[in-house]
Amino acid sequence: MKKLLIASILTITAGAWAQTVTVKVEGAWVRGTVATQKATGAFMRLTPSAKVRLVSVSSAAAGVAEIHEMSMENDVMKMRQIDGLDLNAGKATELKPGGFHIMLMDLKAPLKGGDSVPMTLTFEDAAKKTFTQDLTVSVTALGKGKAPNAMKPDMKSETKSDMKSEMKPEMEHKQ
Ligand SMILES: [Cu+2]
Repeated sequence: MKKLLIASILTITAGAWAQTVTVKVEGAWVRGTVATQKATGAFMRLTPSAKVRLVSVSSAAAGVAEIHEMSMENDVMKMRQIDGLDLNAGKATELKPGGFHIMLMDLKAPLKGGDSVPMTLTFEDAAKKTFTQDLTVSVTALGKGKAPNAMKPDMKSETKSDMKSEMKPEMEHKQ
């Protein structure tokens, strides 16, 4: 009986330890917008110390923030909202133009180069416990995407096509 009790205390302690997960955020940037633009993308590299899932994002600069995936479907770039993004322990997951990204919609004001955007990322650990991480992400002026992967040969008119595709989901989401 006593042995059992000790065992369960040990289990609880181990569980508490396992929840101390940190997520390293590197190279975060938000694409700047023009006056009439109501949506843009946020990009970064996330490396968690243990397996976690990015489950939601919020930002005071945007009415709505979603986790999106962009992919080619029948030669057409499409993006869609996903309900979460699994991140593996010690492995960097890139959120970048043309791939996974954070979509900021219903922007409160245009975002100029040099501005900074507050953002809160919510993660869920292996025990389904959520924790948040606050970020301040700087805005990169429109057309100056600094992520090396942004310059794919098929994305020469990057700014234009991105703007178009990023405006589209906004309309789709507001039904
Ligand atoms: Cu998007």
